[in-house]
Parts: sequence; C-alpha cells; structure tokens
Amino acid sequence: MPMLERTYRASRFEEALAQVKRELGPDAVILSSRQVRGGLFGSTTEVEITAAPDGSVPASAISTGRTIARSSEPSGIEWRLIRMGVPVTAARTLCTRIRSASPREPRTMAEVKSALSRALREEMIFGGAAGVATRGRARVTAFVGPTGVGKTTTIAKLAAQAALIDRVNVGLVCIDQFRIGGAEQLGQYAELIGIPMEIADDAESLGLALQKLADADLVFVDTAGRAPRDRGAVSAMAECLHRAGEPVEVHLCMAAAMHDAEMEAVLERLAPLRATKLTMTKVDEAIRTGTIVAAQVLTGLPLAYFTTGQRVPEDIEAACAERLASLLCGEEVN
Ligand SMILES: Nc1nc2c(ncn2[C@@H]2O[C@H](COP(=O)(O)OP(=O)(O)O)[C@@H](O)[C@H]2O)c(=O)[nH]1
Ligand SMILES: [Mg+2]
Repeated sequence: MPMLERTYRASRFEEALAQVKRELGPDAVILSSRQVRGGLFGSTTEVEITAAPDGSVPASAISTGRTIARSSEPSGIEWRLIRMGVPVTAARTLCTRIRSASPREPRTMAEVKSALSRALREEMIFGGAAGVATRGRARVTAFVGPTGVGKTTTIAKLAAQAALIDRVNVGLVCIDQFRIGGAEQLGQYAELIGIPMEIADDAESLGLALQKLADADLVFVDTAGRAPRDRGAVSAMAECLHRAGEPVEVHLCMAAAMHDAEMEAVLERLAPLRATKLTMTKVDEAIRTGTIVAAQVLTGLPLAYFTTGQRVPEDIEAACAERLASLLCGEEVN
C-alpha cells in the first residue's frame, strides 16, 4: 500500500491533531510537525502536521528514522515535546532515552524536568561559550546571522561581562563590508564599556585590526550586513573571516522564534561562513522553545549561548541542558 501522507494546518497543535484523528483515524501515524507561516500574507503562525493512516506507513520509513508517533499514543512527555515544536524524531529519541534510564514514566514536573535534562545532555551538544577560562579556544569570536537577530546586542553583553566583571582585556571589531555605518551601534557600546573598537571591511583590514588589538585576551567581531540574499557578500565575508591571519571562531545566531523554513534558508545561505557554534537569541520571545532543539538538530552545531532579553549585559547565559529542559517544560524565561 502506498504511503498516503497528508498535511493538516491549524493555528494550534491540538486543532491540527484533531483534524488528523478525524480524517485518518485514531491510530494515524504522525510523520512530522512543524511551525509554518500561515494566513494570506504569511503573517500568522500555524502548526502543520504531516500524517498517514495506520498501516500505510512502510517499514522503510521506520528504519530510516522518519518519525513515527501515533496520534493515539498518550506518552505524555513525547506529546509535550512535539507540541513545543521539538521535531518528532528528536522527541521520540529523547523519550526513548528517558524510558531506558527509568522504567517508570516520570510523573511530577520536577521528575519530567530532570529526566528530560539528562536525556538532552546525552543527545545534544552544549558548550563552546567564548572566554579566557575556556582554554584552547580561539581568541577571536565572530557572530554571524540574519539582520536583526541580535548579534550586536549579544556581543555587547559578552564584552561587558568579560571587561567589567571578569576584568579581562576585550577588544571589538565591526566588519562593515559596505561602509553603511553599521559600526555605530557597536561603537556606542565600546565607548560605554570603555574598550577599543576597530572597523574592517576585508581580510586585510581585519588582520590589521586584530594586530592593533594584540593586547586583548578576547576579541568579538560583529558583522553588519544589509543584503541577506547577496551570495557575493556572503563569500566576501567568508573570505574576510577565514583569511584574517588568525583563527576566527564563527558563531551562527538564530532567533528561537524563527520558523523551520527560515532556519533552513539561513543555514544554507550562510554555509560558506563555516560556523562551528550555535547561539540562540530571543529565547524570551519564543512561544515554542522546541525550535531550539530543531535548530541544533538542523545545524549539528554545539549550543553555546541563550539570549533572553534586551538588557545588556544581564540577558545572556551559557546554554545548558537543565535550562533547555525547563524551557521545554514551559517555565518562564525571566
Ligand atoms: N527580546 C529580545 N530582544 C533582543 C534580544 N537580543 C537582541 N534583541 C533586540 O533585537 C533588536 C536587534 O538587535 P541587534 O543586536 O541590533 O541585531 P543585529 O542586527 O543582529 O546586530 C534590538 O532591538 C535588540 O534589543 C533578546 O535576547 N531578546
Ligand atoms: Mg548589528
């Protein structure tokens, strides 16, 4: 029997699931669930569930790891995760881990949180926060990502903490490829914190800027872009970051409220920058924090930071499994 998969959309997960059960029966197999743009102009958020009737899903779909959760299955934690935007396969994997750690399903919220946190620690990669305490890491860290995602603010938070709390020598560089005045905001932070800032527009000028900042133990590099779809600009940025005469560690920034398709597009477009760490910004704005798991699965990069608001320098933390577990359990960010 061919696999008869169909997609259902609604504004809430429960409504989409009800449609699935109504049309495909109570034992329908959920193949995936994701957040999409809905409405005539893509202005609203909808949940899309792809499902197939029981019996129409070939064994190959199961063996290749293509999802599999039944609409009738009441496993509380698994549904909670899927509803939170965790990809169905990841939710299944996490639940398998939880079950193998303890035969009894966790009941209280505290039990769920601690079981989930252990499973996340085993399944996902955390770490990679920049800092002198983390030996062996690059001195220079650049933040890349779409315009408005929070790169400059993230750098201001990290720079302020390092300079004012840890008392480390910090320097800033802004790569302003088009000389569009993109360094102004970072310059204001540099002045407030009392640290030097240099501006660069290509590999050579970045190399010179890094030489000028030779005394700094940590250098944060901001990237100001204006043409997100301009592939030439992305490869020029890559050239700049990779040929600066010193290793530059590249953090990709994604906002926790981004949709799957947006994350995929950003990842594809910025692939030449060869990011090695992932920072999730605006976690405070995300309604479905499972997107953080989706982003980690999609990129395969270690999660370095969560940013949780606009306050500089308070609203940033090193990403960890405990915090992600409590976010997935619906706890407030602040
Ligand atoms: N709610 C929230 N807003 C943030 C966060 N990080 C940055 N912002 C805001 O997002 C906007 C764009 O930030 P900016 O750092 O200029 O983004 P950039 O274009 O990537 O450099 C600013 O209004 C910031 O205050 C965050 O973690 N949470
Ligand atoms: Mg900026």
